[in-house]
Amino acid sequence: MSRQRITLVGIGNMGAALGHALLKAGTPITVWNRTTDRPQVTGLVDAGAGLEADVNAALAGNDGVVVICLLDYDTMYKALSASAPSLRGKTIVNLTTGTPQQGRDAEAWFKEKGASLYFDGGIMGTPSMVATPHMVIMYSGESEQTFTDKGVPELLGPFGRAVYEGADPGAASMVDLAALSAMYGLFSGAFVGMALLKRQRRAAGEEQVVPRATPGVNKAMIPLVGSLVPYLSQMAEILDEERWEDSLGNPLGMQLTALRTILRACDEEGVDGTALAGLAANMQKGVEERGGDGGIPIAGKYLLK
Ligand SMILES: NC(=O)c1ccc[n+]([C@@H]2O[C@H](COP(=O)([O-])OP(=O)(O)OC[C@H]3O[C@@H](n4cnc5c(N)ncnc54)[C@H](OP(=O)(O)O)[C@@H]3O)[C@@H](O)[C@H]2O)c1
Ligand SMILES: *[C@@H]1O[C@H](CO)[C@@H](O)[C@H](O)[C@H]1NC(C)=O
Ligand SMILES: CC(=O)N[C@H]1CO[C@H](CO)[C@@H](O)[C@@H]1O
Repeated sequence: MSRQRITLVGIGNMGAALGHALLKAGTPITVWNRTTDRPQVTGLVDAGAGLEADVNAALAGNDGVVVICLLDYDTMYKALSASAPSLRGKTIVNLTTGTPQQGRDAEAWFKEKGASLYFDGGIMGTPSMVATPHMVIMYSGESEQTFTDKGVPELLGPFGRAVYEGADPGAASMVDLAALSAMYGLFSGAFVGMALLKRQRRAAGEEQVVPRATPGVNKAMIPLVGSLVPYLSQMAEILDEERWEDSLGNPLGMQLTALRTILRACDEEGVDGTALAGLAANMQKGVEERGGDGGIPIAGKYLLK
């Protein structure tokens, strides 16, 4: 099973890392390149990958499994829409980051071209994490039974731990994007905080600011945020169970006052705090609906349109 040849389409930073992981595990691979002189491509060929210039030949040159990791599809769609006998009977594993709906559409497209199975995946990490114990790849589509019976977890195990998320081809993408959304939310609040730190003054009454955020980030931001991350799980449970009265010891009204103080400080110090304004508005809705004694998770319920 592990000797089965896999076709890998898309040799960017991520595709190259995936390719090396397979070769190291003893899995023969065929790669297709739009650009040949990329060091990622030559590096893989030097490590033993077969190279195909024609996308149809590349898609045909495997024992049934095609792994796709591209940023953009124009070239591939054009090459494939002419004729796609090379896709007949194949198992497609698409690891490109996209929306859940794009994943569902891609499934329909590949099935129409004759592919027999379509799995959509989400890579939960960076290229340097591939093939390390930290790497998790979410998969979705078809059924868990088919996923296991086809040997996908073992075949693609060299990438990292394979987790099956659900039968909807969009399921893996949904989990991936949700995690990334939390990450970007953290960054957006952190940048507001860093801007405030850049407004610190050397002394009261002095206009001169200390334009360095790093010390405050290390001293205050990281310890606070680090200790709060595990609470996300409890907040999710409160959202799921609609236990709006549960404040986790920090009532909504108090937190809204704190957030308004941050926004006021932003105004006073010349910092753009709009990244936090949407959250304040939803917390306000929660206070209007149920008073200030409950918990902050109610702010999350107003996001469901
Ligand atoms: N990097 C990460 O940390 C990370 C983490 C999780 C998921 N991902 C996902 O992995 C996927 C690939 O990311 P990457 O970091 O490997 O990007 P990348 O290094 O920029 O590589 C992109 C690949 O797509 C190819 N490509 C782009 N447009 C194309 C087109 N029109 N026709 C054919 N090939 C085309 C490029 O080929 P050329 O060499 O010919 O330009 C290259 O092989 C993305 O969906 C990304 O979201 C990345
Ligand atoms: C692969 O999945 C992404 C995201 O779901 C989608 O945008 C893309 O069209 C799919 N690729 C192909 C070749 O269908
Ligand atoms: C599509 C494309 O650019 N294919 C190239 C892949 O690499 C081989 C070998 O260098 C070239 O001959 C192809 O033209």
